[in-house]
Amino acid sequence: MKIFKNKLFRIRILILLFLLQMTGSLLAQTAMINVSSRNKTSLNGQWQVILDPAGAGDWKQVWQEKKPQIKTDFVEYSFDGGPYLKVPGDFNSQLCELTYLEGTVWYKKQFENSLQPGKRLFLHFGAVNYIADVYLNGEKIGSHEGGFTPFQFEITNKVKTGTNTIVVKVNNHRKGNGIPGFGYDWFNYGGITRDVDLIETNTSYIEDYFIQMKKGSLNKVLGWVQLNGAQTAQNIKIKIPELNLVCKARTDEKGHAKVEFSSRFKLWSPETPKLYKVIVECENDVVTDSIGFRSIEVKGTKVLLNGKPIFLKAVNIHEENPYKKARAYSIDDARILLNAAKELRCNFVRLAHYPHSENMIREAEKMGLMVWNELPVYQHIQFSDSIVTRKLELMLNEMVRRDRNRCGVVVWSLSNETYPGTPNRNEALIDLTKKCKALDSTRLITHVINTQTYKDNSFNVWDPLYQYSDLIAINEYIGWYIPWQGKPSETKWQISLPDKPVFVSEFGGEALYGSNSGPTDEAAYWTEAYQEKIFVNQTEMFSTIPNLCGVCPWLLFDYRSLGRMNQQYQNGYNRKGLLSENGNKKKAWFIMRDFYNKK
Ligand code: GCB
Repeated sequence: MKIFKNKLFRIRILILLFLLQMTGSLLAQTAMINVSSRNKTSLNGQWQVILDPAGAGDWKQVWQEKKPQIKTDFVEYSFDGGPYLKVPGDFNSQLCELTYLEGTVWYKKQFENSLQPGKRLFLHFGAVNYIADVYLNGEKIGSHEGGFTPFQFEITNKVKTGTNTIVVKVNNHRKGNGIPGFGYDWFNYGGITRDVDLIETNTSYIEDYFIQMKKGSLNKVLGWVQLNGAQTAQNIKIKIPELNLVCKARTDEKGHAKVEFSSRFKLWSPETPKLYKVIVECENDVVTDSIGFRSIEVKGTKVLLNGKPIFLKAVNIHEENPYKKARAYSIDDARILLNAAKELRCNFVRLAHYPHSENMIREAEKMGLMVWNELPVYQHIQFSDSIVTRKLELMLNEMVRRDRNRCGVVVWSLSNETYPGTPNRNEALIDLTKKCKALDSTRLITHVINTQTYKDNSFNVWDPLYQYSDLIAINEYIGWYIPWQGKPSETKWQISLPDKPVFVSEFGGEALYGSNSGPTDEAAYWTEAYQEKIFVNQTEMFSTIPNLCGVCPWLLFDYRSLGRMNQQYQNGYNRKGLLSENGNKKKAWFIMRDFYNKK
């Protein structure tokens, strides 16, 4: 019996090791940063596709692209003769038969290759929602899970001279152990939603760097540079021509170099969003970036930007181009959303509820908008599944790595509306917070909570995660999901940690633009006046919140969400926008703009 048990145990271990090896070798790599400054060839454009709602492509092995060999042969798939989809772009908005697809689309693209000896080649994806299985010339090169962060594969030894074929299986099915999980209040746009590039490097190249102000300092940069593929120590230089600055360092045997330098920087702020041209050089690579310098910290109950208290005049934004009714990804899309935030007089944007494209982050920074960057850890996540905790860590790494040189990013938000009673939630998110701090200790870290109780016009705000957050971030929908229990100006607050700044990360209510008939004191008519009143009450109530450091209405534009099924008023849209999906200003928009004008 004992022998049998041992044998079974050994077989199990062997299977586990095999699986680990399989998945390990097929996982995508975390991407190199600052793709725009690399030697790259874009693979954007038209890709051939096979629509596979039945999920038949796997067993037919469409990536093999078989052709009939003899007269009696036939093959039951082909990319030829089928439609094309634009990359980057979500698939749902491009073909009407894909409007509601949560399933598989196979993408195919060919490229010519003439890689020279001594060079390396990487296939880089800005984002694919949600799972990507990537094949090159009929061989699987790896997979990536997570819809909003970049990944890459090194294909140096896999490409052939001449024509190469990439096939990507894209699947946006919801998964119980996915991040996000099954339920979320936004449109599940699937597809290759961001840029695809081939990046050529030398044998060793600059993979990553961190060039930001030391926490709390106004003139000292403390960072590092990480090389990939360097066999020996190398000299590193960081140059900022405008400041006549050259910082020299030398890498260790792992290709890592610490850098430290001081200067009289013109500090980045919403009023003066100053960015410097920064050149990072090693012996055989150079990348150029636009980097700003600022300090962000919490001191006592205040948020300080460059050492001075600042009120965060924020708005929530989903990554959807309202006019195209599609996933936003381009610089133009970013400008539409961010200009609307500026018009509202914001100095801060909460990019909900997942990492938006790098275009969004970079444009916001250029425009003087501080950014809240969030992981898609949304409501019901299966924290007790150990696969989920591994995915959390991977996503965190991918988000922080991509954006930690953006001074505009001031907050890492690690979760939205999770529940203290969910098994392993507290442990998993506390651990994630520590990991985030280890990756970047210069920014504020927070978790968004909505489990506060509201009774007798009094809020009781408590959650174990607040102890690990720099901000007490609260979502509250008084006036919409929960009726007022007293005068807004007499609201009381009991906050478990009274020494931290408080940020109202969501509040609001729905209105259909132009819906002005029906009793304006009844929610069920979706009138602009009802929504306006919510904003009047909320802005009055804000003065009762101790240590208030900012507010963030939910949200800028009405956006698509299929769970919103009131066909008279919602019609597949969450109507909490201050602007309609056509950009029309609702009455509540003016209340918010006036509130921000006075702040
Ligand atoms: C929330 C969520 C947000 C929803 C919003 C709503 O609390 O964080 O994602 O869309 O409420 O409209 O209900």
